[in-house]
Amino acid sequence: MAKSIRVVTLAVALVLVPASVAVAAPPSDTVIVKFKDGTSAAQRSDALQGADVDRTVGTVPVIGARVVRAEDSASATAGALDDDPAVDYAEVNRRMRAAVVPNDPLFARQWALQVINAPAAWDARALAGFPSGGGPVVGIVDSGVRTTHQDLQGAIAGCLSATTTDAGSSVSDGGCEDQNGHGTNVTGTIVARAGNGIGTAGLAFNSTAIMCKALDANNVGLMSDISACIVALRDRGARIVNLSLVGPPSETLYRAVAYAYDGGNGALVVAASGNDGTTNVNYPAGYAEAMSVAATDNTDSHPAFSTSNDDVEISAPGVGIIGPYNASDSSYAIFTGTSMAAPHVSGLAALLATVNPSLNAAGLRSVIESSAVDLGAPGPDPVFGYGRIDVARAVAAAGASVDQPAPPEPPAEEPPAAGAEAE
Ligand SMILES: [Ca+2]
Ligand SMILES: [Ca+2]
Ligand SMILES: [Ca+2]
Repeated sequence: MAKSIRVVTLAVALVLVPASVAVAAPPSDTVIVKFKDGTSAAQRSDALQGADVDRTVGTVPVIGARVVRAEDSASATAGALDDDPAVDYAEVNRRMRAAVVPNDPLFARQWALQVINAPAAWDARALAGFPSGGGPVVGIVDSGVRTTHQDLQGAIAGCLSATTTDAGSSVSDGGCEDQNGHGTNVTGTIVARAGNGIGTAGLAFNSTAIMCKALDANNVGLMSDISACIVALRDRGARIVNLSLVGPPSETLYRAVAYAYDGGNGALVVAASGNDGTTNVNYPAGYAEAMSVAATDNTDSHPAFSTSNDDVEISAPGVGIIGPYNASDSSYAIFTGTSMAAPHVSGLAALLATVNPSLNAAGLRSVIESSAVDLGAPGPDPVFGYGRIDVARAVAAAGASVDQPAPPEPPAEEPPAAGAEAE
Protein backbone atom coordinates (compact mmCIF):
# COMPACT_ATOMS: atom_id res chain seq x y z
CA MET A 1 0.00 0.00 0.00
CA ALA A 2 2.99 2.24 -0.60
CA LYS A 3 2.14 5.72 -1.86
CA SER A 4 4.29 7.52 -4.34
CA ILE A 5 5.08 11.13 -3.62
CA ARG A 6 3.21 13.47 -5.89
CA VAL A 7 4.20 16.75 -4.38
CA VAL A 8 5.17 19.06 -7.21
CA THR A 9 8.01 21.42 -6.48
CA LEU A 10 8.58 24.17 -8.97
CA ALA A 11 11.10 26.87 -8.33
CA VAL A 12 9.54 30.25 -8.87
CA ALA A 13 11.17 33.32 -10.31
CA LEU A 14 10.57 36.20 -7.97
CA VAL A 15 8.40 38.71 -9.72
CA LEU A 16 7.72 41.50 -7.31
CA VAL A 17 4.34 43.10 -7.73
CA PRO A 18 3.65 46.14 -5.61
CA ALA A 19 0.24 45.63 -4.07
CA SER A 20 -0.06 48.32 -1.48
CA VAL A 21 -3.15 50.49 -1.45
CA ALA A 22 -3.20 53.90 0.15
CA VAL A 23 -6.60 55.03 1.40
CA ALA A 24 -6.96 58.66 2.44
CA ALA A 25 -9.12 59.08 5.52
CA PRO A 26 -12.17 61.23 4.75
CA PRO A 27 -13.50 63.65 7.36
CA SER A 28 -15.70 61.92 9.90
CA ASP A 29 -17.85 64.79 11.03
CA THR A 30 -19.99 65.22 7.95
CA VAL A 31 -23.55 64.28 7.13
CA ILE A 32 -25.23 63.48 3.82
CA VAL A 33 -28.66 65.05 3.50
CA LYS A 34 -31.21 64.83 0.71
CA PHE A 35 -34.10 67.30 0.73
CA LYS A 36 -37.50 66.39 -0.58
CA ASP A 37 -38.30 67.57 -4.07
CA GLY A 38 -40.10 70.94 -4.14
CA THR A 39 -38.75 72.24 -0.82
CA SER A 40 -37.98 75.93 -0.79
CA ALA A 41 -34.60 77.51 -0.06
CA ALA A 42 -36.03 78.90 3.16
CA GLN A 43 -37.23 75.48 4.29
CA ARG A 44 -33.79 74.03 3.58
CA SER A 45 -32.01 76.83 5.40
CA ASP A 46 -34.28 76.40 8.43
CA ALA A 47 -33.68 72.68 8.48
CA LEU A 48 -29.90 73.07 8.34
CA GLN A 49 -29.83 75.73 11.06
CA GLY A 50 -32.15 73.69 13.27
CA ALA A 51 -29.81 70.73 13.03
CA ASP A 52 -26.62 72.58 13.97
CA VAL A 53 -25.10 72.39 10.53
CA ASP A 54 -21.94 74.45 10.19
CA ARG A 55 -21.76 74.62 6.40
CA THR A 56 -22.22 72.72 3.18
CA VAL A 57 -18.97 71.16 2.00
CA GLY A 58 -20.03 69.27 -1.12
CA THR A 59 -22.67 67.52 -3.16
CA VAL A 60 -23.36 64.01 -4.40
CA PRO A 61 -24.06 64.28 -8.13
CA VAL A 62 -27.08 62.49 -9.60
CA ILE A 63 -28.37 61.52 -6.14
CA GLY A 64 -29.05 65.19 -5.48
CA ALA A 65 -27.75 65.05 -1.93
CA ARG A 66 -25.44 67.48 -0.23
CA VAL A 67 -22.65 66.88 2.24
CA VAL A 68 -22.73 69.15 5.29
CA ARG A 69 -20.43 69.59 8.23
CA ALA A 70 -21.94 69.36 11.70
CA GLU A 71 -21.04 71.95 14.30
CA ASP A 72 -20.79 69.25 16.95
CA SER A 73 -22.06 65.69 16.63
CA ALA A 74 -22.54 64.28 13.14
CA SER A 75 -24.93 61.65 14.42
CA ALA A 76 -27.04 64.25 16.27
CA THR A 77 -27.17 66.46 13.20
CA ALA A 78 -28.11 63.52 11.00
CA GLY A 79 -30.86 62.57 13.43
CA ALA A 80 -32.27 66.11 13.58
CA LEU A 81 -32.22 66.46 9.82
CA ASP A 82 -33.86 63.10 9.33
CA ASP A 83 -36.75 64.25 11.56
CA ASP A 84 -37.25 67.45 9.59
CA PRO A 85 -40.33 67.36 7.28
CA ALA A 86 -38.33 68.98 4.45
CA VAL A 87 -35.77 66.18 4.46
CA ASP A 88 -36.02 63.01 2.39
CA TYR A 89 -33.22 61.32 4.34
CA ALA A 90 -30.04 62.14 6.22
CA GLU A 91 -27.18 59.93 7.32
CA VAL A 92 -23.73 60.20 8.82
CA ASN A 93 -21.08 60.22 6.09
CA ARG A 94 -19.27 57.16 7.39
CA ARG A 95 -15.85 55.87 6.42
CA MET A 96 -15.69 52.93 4.10
CA ARG A 97 -12.52 51.07 3.31
CA ALA A 98 -11.03 49.27 0.41
CA ALA A 99 -10.90 45.56 1.16
CA VAL A 100 -7.56 45.21 2.85
CA VAL A 101 -4.63 44.24 0.70
CA PRO A 102 -1.36 43.37 2.40
CA ASN A 103 1.85 44.85 1.05
CA ASP A 104 3.51 41.45 0.64
CA PRO A 105 4.93 41.51 -2.91
CA LEU A 106 3.82 37.98 -3.82
CA PHE A 107 0.30 38.43 -2.49
CA ALA A 108 -0.91 39.11 -6.03
CA ARG A 109 0.09 35.54 -6.87
CA GLN A 110 -1.73 34.00 -3.92
CA TRP A 111 -4.91 33.29 -5.84
CA ALA A 112 -6.12 30.97 -3.12
CA LEU A 113 -6.48 33.76 -0.57
CA GLN A 114 -8.69 35.70 -2.98
CA VAL A 115 -10.89 32.72 -3.87
CA ILE A 116 -11.55 31.87 -0.23
CA ASN A 117 -12.29 35.54 0.61
CA ALA A 118 -9.48 35.95 3.11
CA PRO A 119 -8.99 39.72 2.64
CA ALA A 120 -12.66 40.44 3.35
CA ALA A 121 -12.45 38.36 6.51
CA TRP A 122 -9.29 40.08 7.70
CA ASP A 123 -10.93 43.45 7.07
CA ALA A 124 -14.16 42.60 8.83
CA ARG A 125 -12.41 41.23 11.88
CA ALA A 126 -10.01 44.05 12.65
CA LEU A 127 -7.07 42.05 11.38
CA ALA A 128 -6.46 44.58 8.64
CA GLY A 129 -3.46 45.94 10.49
CA PHE A 130 -1.85 42.48 10.13
CA PRO A 131 -0.99 42.01 13.80
CA SER A 132 1.69 39.39 14.42
CA GLY A 133 0.08 38.04 17.56
CA GLY A 134 -3.23 37.17 19.16
CA GLY A 135 -3.88 33.89 17.37
CA PRO A 136 -3.66 30.35 18.70
CA VAL A 137 -0.76 27.95 18.33
CA VAL A 138 -0.96 25.67 15.29
CA GLY A 139 0.90 22.36 15.42
CA ILE A 140 2.34 20.94 12.22
CA VAL A 141 3.80 17.48 11.61
CA ASP A 142 5.86 17.62 8.43
CA SER A 143 9.35 17.65 6.90
CA GLY A 144 10.45 20.48 9.19
CA VAL A 145 10.65 24.20 8.56
CA ARG A 146 13.33 26.70 7.66
CA THR A 147 13.05 28.67 10.88
CA THR A 148 15.39 31.39 9.57
CA HIS A 149 13.19 32.18 6.57
CA GLN A 150 12.54 35.89 6.27
CA ASP A 151 8.76 35.45 6.15
CA LEU A 152 8.63 33.22 9.23
CA GLN A 153 10.37 35.51 11.71
CA GLY A 154 8.27 35.56 14.85
CA ALA A 155 6.01 32.87 13.41
CA ILE A 156 7.69 29.76 14.80
CA ALA A 157 6.83 29.04 18.43
CA GLY A 158 8.57 25.69 18.58
CA CYS A 159 10.90 23.39 16.70
CA LEU A 160 10.60 19.69 17.53
CA SER A 161 11.74 16.48 15.92
CA ALA A 162 10.84 12.85 16.44
CA THR A 163 13.23 9.94 16.30
CA THR A 164 12.58 6.25 16.77
CA THR A 165 15.53 4.47 18.29
CA ASP A 166 16.13 1.32 20.29
CA ALA A 167 14.94 3.31 23.25
CA GLY A 168 11.61 3.93 21.53
CA SER A 169 9.97 6.83 19.77
CA SER A 170 10.70 10.18 21.26
CA VAL A 171 10.22 13.83 20.53
CA SER A 172 12.90 16.34 21.43
CA ASP A 173 13.44 20.05 21.09
CA GLY A 174 15.35 21.15 18.02
CA GLY A 175 16.27 19.27 14.87
CA CYS A 176 13.38 20.55 12.74
CA GLU A 177 15.49 21.64 9.77
CA ASP A 178 13.51 21.17 6.56
CA GLN A 179 15.44 19.07 4.03
CA ASN A 180 12.59 18.88 1.56
CA GLY A 181 10.72 22.19 1.39
CA HIS A 182 7.27 20.70 1.86
CA GLY A 183 7.02 21.61 5.52
CA THR A 184 8.24 25.16 4.97
CA ASN A 185 5.52 25.71 2.35
CA VAL A 186 2.84 24.26 4.63
CA THR A 187 4.02 26.41 7.54
CA GLY A 188 4.10 29.54 5.40
CA THR A 189 0.59 28.95 4.11
CA ILE A 190 -0.65 29.06 7.68
CA VAL A 191 1.56 31.56 9.52
CA ALA A 192 3.81 33.50 7.12
CA ARG A 193 3.88 37.08 8.33
CA ALA A 194 1.60 39.42 6.40
CA GLY A 195 1.88 43.13 5.89
CA ASN A 196 5.64 42.93 6.36
CA GLY A 197 6.47 43.91 2.81
CA ILE A 198 8.07 40.52 2.21
CA GLY A 199 7.03 37.55 0.09
CA THR A 200 3.69 35.94 0.80
CA ALA A 201 0.95 36.31 3.39
CA GLY A 202 -0.07 33.42 5.63
CA LEU A 203 -3.80 32.96 6.12
CA ALA A 204 -3.41 33.08 9.92
CA PHE A 205 -0.54 35.57 10.10
CA ASN A 206 -1.43 36.36 13.71
CA SER A 207 -0.85 32.77 14.85
CA THR A 208 2.36 30.92 15.57
CA ALA A 209 3.34 27.39 14.58
CA ILE A 210 5.11 24.58 16.36
CA MET A 211 6.79 22.30 13.83
CA CYS A 212 7.38 18.68 14.74
CA LYS A 213 9.58 17.10 12.11
CA ALA A 214 8.72 13.49 11.32
CA LEU A 215 9.29 13.37 7.54
CA ASP A 216 12.74 13.11 5.97
CA ALA A 217 14.25 14.71 2.87
CA ASN A 218 12.08 12.42 0.74
CA ASN A 219 8.93 13.36 2.65
CA VAL A 220 8.71 9.93 4.21
CA GLY A 221 8.34 9.19 7.91
CA LEU A 222 7.46 6.46 10.37
CA MET A 223 4.03 6.10 11.94
CA SER A 224 5.70 5.98 15.33
CA ASP A 225 7.38 9.36 14.82
CA ILE A 226 4.30 10.98 13.33
CA SER A 227 2.15 9.69 16.18
CA ALA A 228 4.64 10.89 18.79
CA CYS A 229 4.62 14.33 17.18
CA ILE A 230 0.82 14.55 17.24
CA VAL A 231 0.79 13.77 20.95
CA ALA A 232 3.61 16.22 21.67
CA LEU A 233 1.91 19.04 19.78
CA ARG A 234 -1.31 18.55 21.68
CA ASP A 235 0.62 18.47 24.96
CA ARG A 236 2.26 21.78 24.02
CA GLY A 237 -1.07 23.50 23.58
CA ALA A 238 -1.72 23.36 19.84
CA ARG A 239 -5.35 24.23 19.09
CA ILE A 240 -5.01 22.84 15.58
CA VAL A 241 -2.79 20.05 14.24
CA ASN A 242 -2.04 20.04 10.51
CA LEU A 243 -1.20 16.67 8.97
CA SER A 244 -0.34 17.05 5.29
CA LEU A 245 0.61 13.40 5.02
CA VAL A 246 -1.07 10.09 4.22
CA GLY A 247 -0.52 6.40 4.64
CA PRO A 248 -2.25 3.15 5.54
CA PRO A 249 -4.28 2.82 8.73
CA SER A 250 -2.41 2.44 12.01
CA GLU A 251 -3.70 1.81 15.49
CA THR A 252 -0.89 3.95 16.88
CA LEU A 253 -1.75 6.83 14.58
CA TYR A 254 -5.43 6.46 15.40
CA ARG A 255 -4.76 6.65 19.11
CA ALA A 256 -2.59 9.72 18.66
CA VAL A 257 -5.27 11.49 16.60
CA ALA A 258 -7.97 10.56 19.11
CA TYR A 259 -5.76 11.80 21.95
CA ALA A 260 -5.24 15.12 20.21
CA TYR A 261 -8.90 15.63 19.27
CA ASP A 262 -10.09 14.54 22.72
CA GLY A 263 -13.69 14.03 21.70
CA GLY A 264 -13.89 17.50 20.19
CA ASN A 265 -12.43 19.32 23.19
CA GLY A 266 -8.78 19.09 22.16
CA ALA A 267 -7.06 20.14 18.95
CA LEU A 268 -8.77 20.23 15.57
CA VAL A 269 -6.97 17.61 13.48
CA VAL A 270 -6.76 18.61 9.81
CA ALA A 271 -5.44 16.06 7.30
CA ALA A 272 -4.90 15.74 3.56
CA SER A 273 -7.34 13.41 1.77
CA GLY A 274 -4.56 12.16 -0.52
CA ASN A 275 -3.31 12.52 -4.07
CA ASP A 276 -4.31 9.10 -5.38
CA GLY A 277 -6.96 10.41 -7.72
CA THR A 278 -8.97 7.42 -6.48
CA THR A 279 -11.58 6.69 -3.84
CA ASN A 280 -9.05 5.14 -1.45
CA VAL A 281 -9.40 6.21 2.15
CA ASN A 282 -6.03 7.41 3.43
CA TYR A 283 -4.98 7.94 7.02
CA PRO A 284 -4.97 9.87 9.28
CA ALA A 285 -7.62 11.72 7.22
CA GLY A 286 -9.83 8.62 7.28
CA TYR A 287 -10.36 8.65 11.01
CA ALA A 288 -13.61 10.21 12.17
CA GLU A 289 -11.67 12.51 14.50
CA ALA A 290 -9.69 14.01 11.61
CA MET A 291 -11.04 16.44 9.01
CA SER A 292 -10.23 15.08 5.57
CA VAL A 293 -9.40 17.91 3.16
CA ALA A 294 -9.68 17.64 -0.63
CA ALA A 295 -8.13 20.09 -3.07
CA THR A 296 -9.70 22.64 -5.41
CA ASP A 297 -8.10 24.74 -8.13
CA ASN A 298 -8.42 28.40 -9.06
CA THR A 299 -11.74 27.77 -10.82
CA ASP A 300 -13.23 25.88 -7.86
CA SER A 301 -12.89 22.69 -9.87
CA HIS A 302 -11.73 19.28 -8.68
CA PRO A 303 -8.14 18.50 -9.68
CA ALA A 304 -7.84 14.91 -10.88
CA PHE A 305 -5.28 13.96 -8.22
CA SER A 306 -7.46 14.88 -5.26
CA THR A 307 -8.76 11.75 -3.55
CA SER A 308 -12.55 11.47 -3.31
CA ASN A 309 -14.49 9.33 -0.84
CA ASP A 310 -17.28 9.49 1.69
CA ASP A 311 -14.85 10.62 4.37
CA VAL A 312 -13.85 13.81 2.51
CA GLU A 313 -15.16 16.57 4.73
CA ILE A 314 -14.09 19.88 3.25
CA SER A 315 -12.20 21.36 0.28
CA ALA A 316 -9.62 24.11 -0.04
CA PRO A 317 -7.19 25.41 -2.66
CA GLY A 318 -4.36 22.96 -3.36
CA VAL A 319 -3.08 23.71 -6.84
CA GLY A 320 -0.20 26.08 -7.52
CA ILE A 321 0.20 27.32 -3.94
CA ILE A 322 3.13 29.69 -3.55
CA GLY A 323 4.87 29.95 -0.22
CA PRO A 324 8.20 30.10 1.58
CA TYR A 325 10.76 27.51 0.49
CA ASN A 326 13.68 25.88 2.25
CA ALA A 327 16.37 26.68 -0.34
CA SER A 328 17.24 30.00 1.26
CA ASP A 329 15.87 32.53 3.70
CA SER A 330 14.34 34.48 0.83
CA SER A 331 13.17 31.71 -1.52
CA TYR A 332 9.60 30.88 -2.45
CA ALA A 333 8.21 27.96 -4.42
CA ILE A 334 4.94 26.63 -5.75
CA PHE A 335 3.55 23.33 -4.48
CA THR A 336 0.50 21.34 -5.53
CA GLY A 337 -1.38 18.65 -3.60
CA THR A 338 -3.93 18.02 -0.91
CA SER A 339 -0.94 18.79 1.34
CA MET A 340 -1.49 22.42 0.36
CA ALA A 341 -5.28 22.25 0.81
CA ALA A 342 -5.06 21.12 4.45
CA PRO A 343 -3.07 24.13 5.69
CA HIS A 344 -5.68 26.50 4.26
CA VAL A 345 -8.22 24.78 6.51
CA SER A 346 -5.80 24.90 9.44
CA GLY A 347 -5.24 28.59 8.85
CA LEU A 348 -8.97 29.19 8.73
CA ALA A 349 -9.42 27.29 11.99
CA ALA A 350 -6.77 29.49 13.60
CA LEU A 351 -8.60 32.63 12.48
CA LEU A 352 -11.87 31.24 13.85
CA ALA A 353 -10.22 30.51 17.18
CA THR A 354 -9.00 34.11 17.17
CA VAL A 355 -12.47 35.47 16.47
CA ASN A 356 -14.17 33.21 18.98
CA PRO A 357 -11.77 31.70 21.54
CA SER A 358 -14.67 29.81 23.16
CA LEU A 359 -15.03 27.48 20.16
CA ASN A 360 -13.64 24.04 20.89
CA ALA A 361 -12.31 21.75 18.15
CA ALA A 362 -15.76 20.38 17.36
CA GLY A 363 -17.08 23.93 17.21
CA LEU A 364 -14.34 25.04 14.82
CA ARG A 365 -15.12 22.04 12.66
CA SER A 366 -18.83 22.78 12.61
CA VAL A 367 -18.32 26.41 11.61
CA ILE A 368 -15.91 25.47 8.81
CA GLU A 369 -18.41 22.99 7.41
CA SER A 370 -21.54 25.07 7.73
CA SER A 371 -19.95 28.13 6.13
CA ALA A 372 -18.42 26.32 3.14
CA VAL A 373 -19.46 27.13 -0.41
CA ASP A 374 -21.24 24.07 -1.80
CA LEU A 375 -19.62 22.76 -4.98
CA GLY A 376 -20.44 19.88 -7.31
CA ALA A 377 -23.45 17.76 -6.46
CA PRO A 378 -25.87 19.63 -4.16
CA GLY A 379 -25.04 19.14 -0.48
CA PRO A 380 -22.10 17.22 0.95
CA ASP A 381 -20.50 14.94 -1.64
CA PRO A 382 -17.44 12.66 -1.89
CA VAL A 383 -15.51 15.08 -4.13
CA PHE A 384 -15.78 18.33 -2.17
CA GLY A 385 -17.22 17.29 1.19
CA TYR A 386 -19.27 20.20 2.53
CA GLY A 387 -17.67 22.43 -0.08
CA ARG A 388 -14.81 24.89 -0.45
CA ILE A 389 -13.93 26.94 2.60
CA ASP A 390 -15.00 30.59 2.67
CA VAL A 391 -13.06 32.58 5.23
CA ALA A 392 -15.35 35.60 5.25
CA ARG A 393 -18.46 33.50 5.82
CA ALA A 394 -16.72 31.38 8.41
CA VAL A 395 -15.44 34.22 10.58
CA ALA A 396 -18.87 35.84 10.44
CA ALA A 397 -20.42 32.59 11.61
CA ALA A 398 -17.79 32.08 14.31
CA GLY A 399 -18.42 35.54 15.68
CA ALA A 400 -22.07 34.63 16.16
CA SER A 401 -21.60 31.06 17.28
CA VAL A 402 -21.38 29.93 20.84
CA ASP A 403 -22.71 26.43 20.24
CA GLN A 404 -20.56 23.44 21.02
CA PRO A 405 -21.63 20.59 18.74
CA ALA A 406 -21.63 17.04 20.00
CA PRO A 407 -18.48 15.02 19.29
CA PRO A 408 -18.56 12.55 16.38
CA GLU A 409 -19.32 8.85 16.61
CA PRO A 410 -16.28 6.76 17.58
CA PRO A 411 -14.62 5.21 14.51
CA ALA A 412 -14.06 1.55 13.79
CA GLU A 413 -10.80 0.10 15.01
CA GLU A 414 -8.08 -0.08 12.41
CA PRO A 415 -5.23 -2.58 12.13
CA PRO A 416 -1.69 -1.28 12.59
CA ALA A 417 0.61 -0.54 9.69
CA ALA A 418 3.95 1.08 9.14
CA GLY A 419 4.58 4.18 7.04
CA ALA A 420 3.22 7.51 5.86
CA GLU A 421 4.26 9.95 3.20
CA ALA A 422 3.63 13.57 2.51
CA GLU A 423 0.88 14.36 0.12
CA1 LIG B 1 4.96 38.23 4.13
CA1 LIG C 1 -12.09 11.84 8.63
CA1 LIG D 1 -21.62 19.51 -2.98
